[in-house]
Amino acid sequence: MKRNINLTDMKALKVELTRFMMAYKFALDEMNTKINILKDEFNYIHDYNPIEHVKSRVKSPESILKKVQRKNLDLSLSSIQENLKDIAGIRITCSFVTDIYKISEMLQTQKDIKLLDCKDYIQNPKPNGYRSLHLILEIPVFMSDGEQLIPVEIQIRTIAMDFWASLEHKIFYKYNKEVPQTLLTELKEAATTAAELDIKMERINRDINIFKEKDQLEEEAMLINVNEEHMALPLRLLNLIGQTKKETDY
Ligand code: 0O2
Repeated sequence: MKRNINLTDMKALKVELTRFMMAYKFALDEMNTKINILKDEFNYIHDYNPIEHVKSRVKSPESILKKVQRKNLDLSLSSIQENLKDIAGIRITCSFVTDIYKISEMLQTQKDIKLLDCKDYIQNPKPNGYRSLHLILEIPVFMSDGEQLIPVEIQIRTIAMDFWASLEHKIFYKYNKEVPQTLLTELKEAATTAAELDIKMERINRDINIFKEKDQLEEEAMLINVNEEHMALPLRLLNLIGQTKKETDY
């Protein structure tokens, strides 16, 4: 016989659910702080920012319920905690594919973070063409009743991968019928084009960096450091000294 939940039970359940969800929100806050530190450090020290944007979300109770039903799981908090590792999720969009692995490595090597799972859909794209690096990282959250280890799903991808995934999601959103094979083939081709674009942009970036380094070396050659002060050497003076040196050398 079905029993309606009374108001007191309802209140207690609400408190329990709120505490449950808050732990995931705090885990996201902790992880976002780590990502922001990496971003700032890159900017200050390497004068380059590999992170284009970061988006995070706690899965809504509605989406959690749908996933529990889809996966035929027990509808208890302990079962949800055990089986759903993407309640807290962060998506990091980077400039280049190499940045993805750099960021992944930097997060994984932090000593309070533990890698629970890694799915590399860049090395092994999904059959539809989807590419991204998925990590499940566990992070400690300190609450009034002690420490909890909370999993956070981190999806790291380039702008091109994100462009494809966002549009693919939009195109198929709420379309539950079978998609014609021709369209699926075209979509996969689009994913290949996006992957080629990633390779091309990264190669152009590498080549430009070689020019930039050469420019910088030339600029530094035009400066002398006197008493901790950089002084410019006029090209005319350098030419004159070079000329005189040549004449006296012979
Ligand atoms: P949302 O709202 O984005 O969070 P599981 O997570 O166990 O259900 P699976 O396949 O093992 O399933 O997880 P996986 O492969 O790590 O992918 C989970 C998430 O990756 C998805 O979240 C999407 O965000 C993204 N994703 C995976 N495959 C595709 C794809 O083909 N296209 C697009 N656009 N995104 C994809 P959710 O759970 O779907 O929802």
